[in-house]
Amino acid sequence: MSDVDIVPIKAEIAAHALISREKYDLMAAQAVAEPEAFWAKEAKRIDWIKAPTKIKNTSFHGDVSIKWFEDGTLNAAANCLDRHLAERGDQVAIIWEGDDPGMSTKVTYRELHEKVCRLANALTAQGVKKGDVVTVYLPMVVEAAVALLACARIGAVHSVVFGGFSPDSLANRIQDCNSVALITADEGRRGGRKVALKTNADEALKTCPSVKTVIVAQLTGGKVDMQHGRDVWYHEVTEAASPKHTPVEMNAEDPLFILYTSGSTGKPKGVLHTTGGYMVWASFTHQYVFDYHPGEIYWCTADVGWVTGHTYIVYGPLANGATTLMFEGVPNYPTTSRFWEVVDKHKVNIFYTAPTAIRSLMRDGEEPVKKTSRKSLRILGSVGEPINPEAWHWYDRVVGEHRCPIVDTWWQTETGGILISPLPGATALKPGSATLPLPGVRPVLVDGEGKELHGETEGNLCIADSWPGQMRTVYGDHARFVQTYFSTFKGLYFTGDGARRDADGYYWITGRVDDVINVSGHRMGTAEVESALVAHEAVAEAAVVGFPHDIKGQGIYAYVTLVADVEPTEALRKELITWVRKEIGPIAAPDVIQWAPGLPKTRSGKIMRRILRKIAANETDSLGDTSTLADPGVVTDLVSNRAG
Ligand code: 6R9
Repeated sequence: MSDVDIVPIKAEIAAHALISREKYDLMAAQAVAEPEAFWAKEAKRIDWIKAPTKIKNTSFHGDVSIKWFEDGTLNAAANCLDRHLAERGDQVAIIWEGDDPGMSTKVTYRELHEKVCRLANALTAQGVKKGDVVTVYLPMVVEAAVALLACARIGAVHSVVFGGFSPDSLANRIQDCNSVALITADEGRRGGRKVALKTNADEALKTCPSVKTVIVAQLTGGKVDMQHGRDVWYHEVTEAASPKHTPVEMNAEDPLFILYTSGSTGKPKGVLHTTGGYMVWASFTHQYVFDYHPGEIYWCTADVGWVTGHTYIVYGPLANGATTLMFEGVPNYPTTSRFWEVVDKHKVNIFYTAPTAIRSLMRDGEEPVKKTSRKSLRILGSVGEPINPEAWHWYDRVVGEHRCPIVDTWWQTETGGILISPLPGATALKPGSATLPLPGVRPVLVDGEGKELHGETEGNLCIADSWPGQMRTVYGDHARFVQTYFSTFKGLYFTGDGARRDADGYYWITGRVDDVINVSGHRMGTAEVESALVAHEAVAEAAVVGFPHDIKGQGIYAYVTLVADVEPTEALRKELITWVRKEIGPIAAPDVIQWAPGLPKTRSGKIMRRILRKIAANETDSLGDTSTLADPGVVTDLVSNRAG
């Protein structure tokens, strides 16, 4: 990767772009020098019921307290709906494209408003109140966006659980936040197959007494069990409800949603976002990073079960009055031209996807892309993991035909929205680099001791000061919030990522420096996979690491020590993979299982993952110092019996 590989700003884009390099420089300087004035002005992009007078009140020290716009009041759903009705009530808000290419629908702002009001009233009728948590376990259907906005409208806190998670994972995420209601569907559709959501939900709810109401959307008509007194049909309760609803006035710092994400230790954390700062950040970043102009068709291919779906399918685009496309399917069904056929069908202007999707489509060559027009495309985006330069160039040349800038957007569930990214009219691109921080974002690189590194350097990526979209706490466990993000390097938010900064001040994210694996852009904690494995009766001990994977970015490599007298067989290997799929979900299934009679441990019993990562990556000639191991012989065995 050489720094001379620079792709200049495209003149046609710059001519109409919202932000030029000069404007970016001015904004970035002001946001740091006078954050109060800068964010007071940007806050005006949101309709407040009571405008905030206190703008920023944040500290990364001690108990860590983050408040933005704290005396303002608003409603997030009203910002996504009501305020657009006068000007664009008949404009399409959501284009829904089904898994089956024959199925699509369009929902205008007025229709979406009505759907949300009906569900808001139905939730209220079911006894759901402001401050209650509602879990959403839905596929990529319009009802998912409606569910989020209906919760926001009544002041309930939504917690979306990705439809690919197992009953156990769903149950854990319900129990942690004691949600009172669940919104789900009979079945989901993906890649021509059906996903048994209600059956999974029933299984999960056996251990979730807090859930009093289950609202079930009928999507496939598949047979499901409805439990009397608990389960109601979505279509019945919304048809019975009034289409009018007054949004509940929320404080800027009232919770908007919880989203569970994997960390390096323990169970997934409930990342908590609040209302005012998140909405400002979602709107600000969506408008500027995608250079969104009114009337454009915008498509983010993420699932609403991840943060990207929250901020860049629902809240950001709808706050900005955009037309947002929701896609139920997968990139390779029915064929690998699907993405580009959808682009042509709906004349998509802005397309935002993940490197893993690009890499998997690259395998099928250029033909499935080239047979489509794609001439509506103007801007391409990437998110979820570092994009390797080969994939970047393919995306640029084959998909964008060198016309479309690629915004490589770096951010996290915790950050609420994009923090480091090019702006189409302002930033010359370097393939593989997320380039520069957005205005108001202050990245710093520090060494292992927390000493700030200046100039061209590489280190741990931290952020020095708060931005409005930042998470506020770990739901129900503020101590864990402080411990996870603010204790490694005092006074700084630690991202868990490593990064390099080049001579132009551009950031190159190098990947996680903690025990988190990024599989196809999805975060997986090694500890979670390990605890699923050891829960199997045949497993005594397990250690899980990531390894380089051509398509997924990283794959999951598990070292498994069996209990005495259990024979390592091919059947058992398959059984363990199936077991993890069932315990957590398909995304957690190990790609490789290596039988390990012993694991490399220090004398104090700590597993030396550094060595396990090297073996998994087949870099066995650079294992480094093994002299602190309790039994160095273990390593010799693991190297000679390397799997895969
Ligand atoms: C939005 C999202 C966050 C982790 C993050 C980093 C990786 C995301 C990236 C990227 C390099 C990018 N990541 N975007 N790495 N370049 N453009 O993905 O949130 O699921 O919480 O994952 O993903 O490692 O720390 P989340």
